[in-house]
Amino acid sequence: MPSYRPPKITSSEITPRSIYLRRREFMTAAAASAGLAIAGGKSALADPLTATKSNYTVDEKLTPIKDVTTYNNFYEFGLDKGDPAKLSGNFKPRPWTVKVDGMVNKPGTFDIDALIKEFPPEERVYRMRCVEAWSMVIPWDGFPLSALLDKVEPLGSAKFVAFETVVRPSEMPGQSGLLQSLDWPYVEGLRLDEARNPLTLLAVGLYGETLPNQNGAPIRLVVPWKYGFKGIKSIVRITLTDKQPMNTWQVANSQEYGFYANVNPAVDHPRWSQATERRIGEGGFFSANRHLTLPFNGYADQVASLYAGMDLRANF
Ligand SMILES: Nc1nc2c(c(=O)[nH]1)N[C@H]1C(S)=C(S)[C@@H](COP(=O)(O)O)O[C@H]1N2
Ligand SMILES: [Mo]
Repeated sequence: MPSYRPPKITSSEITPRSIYLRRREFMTAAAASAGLAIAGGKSALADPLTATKSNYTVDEKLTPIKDVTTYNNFYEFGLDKGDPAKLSGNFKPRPWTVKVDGMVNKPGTFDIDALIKEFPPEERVYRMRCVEAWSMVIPWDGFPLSALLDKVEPLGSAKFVAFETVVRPSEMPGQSGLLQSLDWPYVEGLRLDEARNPLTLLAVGLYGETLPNQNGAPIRLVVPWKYGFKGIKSIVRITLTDKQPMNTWQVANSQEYGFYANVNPAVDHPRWSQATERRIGEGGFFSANRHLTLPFNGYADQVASLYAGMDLRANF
């Protein structure tokens, strides 16, 4: 009899979702039966999420999960891209509630797992572009922000949505001591129509797994036509308001970072070009390997109309 070799499982970038979910179940079961401790707080082995496939999916090679979970900006855990994966092990993303208040009819404080039950996650593969000129393609699991906004019923006078990250210096080493960098809490804002755009996602998972700490557990914003810094992580509060909110990077340096932060290859950052990007996981820092950055990160058909008549150089 010919000897049978099971096919090698190659990197997740070419693995369809159904396979990586099964592989995850296998790995979890294998770890359990081998008596291996599944490291507490290490969300790399979190429960699989049951998410349905969505139409909001770009057909591009996925960034390997290893890169998605080890190359992060999350200053609450330090300034280096490797810090969040290394230093977020003590962060406790559950139990967790999100307070939604301000100019709404029905303010409330919502348990994250109750929200996930009410709004079952969809899988959406989004192209992501950081202001630092690198990019990834990430399969997020989440629900539209508009679903939560509908629940609280914004008043007609509400024009903006403000967001806040948790402040927890005992679990977030970047919020105190030597690593302390920005003013906390990290804050963000969107115009209400941007917040209600169907692309705007509250992500609770990625690659079919509960969101890892370093990616913004347990719930973070994903706005794929804007630079990555708009994707505020570990959200504890969402406030409807009639005043344009500041965001953390604008507070830190308003010459370099604005409110809109729409991906725009025609408007350079004061210190570097935004015309091209380096796709993380593909290697190659050199120009031949760079991708062209697209207006609104390739989502112009869905969102350009939001900015009709606006000067996008002045409103950067
Ligand atoms: N609370 C918080 N949210 C944050 C940041 C941060 O430092 N703190 N960094 C932002 C930046 S600059 C980027 S590029 C994205 C990165 O998200 P990812 O690590 O999931 O790819 O998170 C954004 N959200
Ligand atoms: Mo970023």
